[in-house]
Amino acid sequence: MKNANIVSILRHIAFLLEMEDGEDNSNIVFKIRSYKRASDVIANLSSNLEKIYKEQGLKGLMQIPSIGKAIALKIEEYLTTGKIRYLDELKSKTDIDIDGFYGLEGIGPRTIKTIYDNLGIRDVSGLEKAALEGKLSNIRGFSEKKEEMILKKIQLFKKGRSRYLLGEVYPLIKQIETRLLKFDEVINAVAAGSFRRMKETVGDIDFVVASNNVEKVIDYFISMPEIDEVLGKGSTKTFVRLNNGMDADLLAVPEESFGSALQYFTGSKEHGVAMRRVALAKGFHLNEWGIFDNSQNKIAGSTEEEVYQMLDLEWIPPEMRENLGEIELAKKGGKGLPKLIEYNDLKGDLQVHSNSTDGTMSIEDMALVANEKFGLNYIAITDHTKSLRLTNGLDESKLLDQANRIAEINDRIKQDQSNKQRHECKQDQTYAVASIKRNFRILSAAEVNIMKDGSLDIANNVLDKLDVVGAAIHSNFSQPVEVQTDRLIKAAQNPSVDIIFHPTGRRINKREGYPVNIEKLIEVAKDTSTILEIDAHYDRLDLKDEYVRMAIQKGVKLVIDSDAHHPVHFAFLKIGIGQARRGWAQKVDILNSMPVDEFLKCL
Ligand code: DGT
Ligand code: CA
Ligand code: CA
Ligand code: ZN
Repeated sequence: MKNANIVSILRHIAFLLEMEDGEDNSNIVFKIRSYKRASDVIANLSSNLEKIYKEQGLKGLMQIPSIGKAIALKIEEYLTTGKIRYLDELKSKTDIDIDGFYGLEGIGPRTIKTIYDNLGIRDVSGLEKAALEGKLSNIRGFSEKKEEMILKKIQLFKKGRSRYLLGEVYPLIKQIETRLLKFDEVINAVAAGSFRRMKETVGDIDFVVASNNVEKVIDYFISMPEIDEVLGKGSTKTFVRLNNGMDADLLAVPEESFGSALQYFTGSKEHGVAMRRVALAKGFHLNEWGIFDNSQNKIAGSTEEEVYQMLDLEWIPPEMRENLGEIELAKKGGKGLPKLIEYNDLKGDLQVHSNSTDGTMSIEDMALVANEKFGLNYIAITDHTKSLRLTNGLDESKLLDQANRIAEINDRIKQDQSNKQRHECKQDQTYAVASIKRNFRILSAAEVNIMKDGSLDIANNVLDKLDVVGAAIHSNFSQPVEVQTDRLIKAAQNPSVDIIFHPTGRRINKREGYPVNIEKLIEVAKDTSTILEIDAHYDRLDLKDEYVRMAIQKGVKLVIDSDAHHPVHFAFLKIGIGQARRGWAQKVDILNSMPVDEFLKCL
């Protein structure tokens, strides 16, 4: 039995419950949330639920985080009978093709229900047709804009369905890679393809392994708990489906061909094609088994460095391998490649949320995790501001109070070191503060909301009392490009604003973001010394790679922020650095690679 089936069943239940939930019933809201949370946890689980159940029974299921008794019982029912009566019951109450709508991000169950109630539409293609024919806008409460939005979402859904967000699959893939590396028969193993290039979405994953016993490696691989189904198996290659539904290729080669195989399977295809052309021009032949000379002698292939060197090229970082001019730069005697920012180069994080608004943890706890687990030296607490009512945004006086509180915490961080032991048993905020290193600093800040007309919802004299100010658009997405760009420009020109957060507002595979004239924004950012953000949250990655490149070519400075609403979100920074590297960013381009004092001087 596959985890993926159970994930999908739990999500269906949540979806159906949401559809039913006409009035605001907090009991159902709670129930929906638990189903969603459980399905997310299972989707990222490294072990097979059926195996857990066989070995440890119901108790084993309940030990998995976010799985309580009610859900564990449903999983048990599914594992033993192959179905869940509760789901069938919910399904029997509706005529709507739930399976088809499932996963269509941005069009909620309630909207679908309303459309069904009014027009009798029960599937996605019916919905698309009705939207194209302009029928949706006749429904009460549905504008033409909403209709257009629905159509766009359907089209995005159809396009993006088969690609996974890098940050979503990153932990799972690293886990498989690590396990492969630990296997005795494995000499080397790397997760290659678009994953290694840190592309924002990944189609499938390509593992390259060096081994003297290829058969054993393949057998080991297909026995892993993350593997759901073996789709194909040859003598050097195998092709499987993972628990999360994603496909994975594994190629096992002898050590002497590892470098060339890795080079080949890292791609991109365009980079690979261009590399082969370079080889041919030198009278060589390059393929996944190595570089061969005229008489078919193998002259390179055991390492990637060797492959590039034999072609008189510098080794090119995977994130740059898109055939966008990198090979030209890498040629010996040429201009040389940029020295990309490294994965451990960030010293601070300038967009962090606390439980003062929609974050989940206190300022102290966020600071402790940032410092202890992620090695950062500073964070800016950028809670939302008052016009974002959904998040309980802070008004002027609350913002100033919070800034004072941050100053106090900073003082305590400096003093409290000697008290660490004393607080050890108290897992509270005194302990948190006492455990933070003395040189750590929390910056007072805000994520100020940019209003429809480009003004800010907090007065400048208040903003000027904060260490850092980021501004962002959170509403009125569907205005023409000139209006939207002007809003951003006005914010950038505001002397109190240091950073524009997630400049284009996109959510990958979910929404395209508001229209922005990015060239113009970059120009204004340059003129006003406004910093642009790479929001590292894996579904934003905003700025995206090509805009990163555009910005740094114009000399605009950037920061890479996690946008953490929970301490584990600091892990997103790595994905953001990957995006920056795809945009050819160097350390000097990324201001939060600087120590805090130097950073503050740049503002
Ligand atoms: P994806 O999976 O769609 O996110 O993108 P990739 O880049 O991982 O592409 P994939 O999985 O189809 O193939 C992995 C790598 O193998 C690709 O980056 C380059 C290499 N490759 C695949 N097909 C070809 C081909 O037809 N010609 C060349 N030169 N290389 C190829
Ligand atoms: Ca791939
Ligand atoms: Ca592949
Ligand atoms: Zn937030």
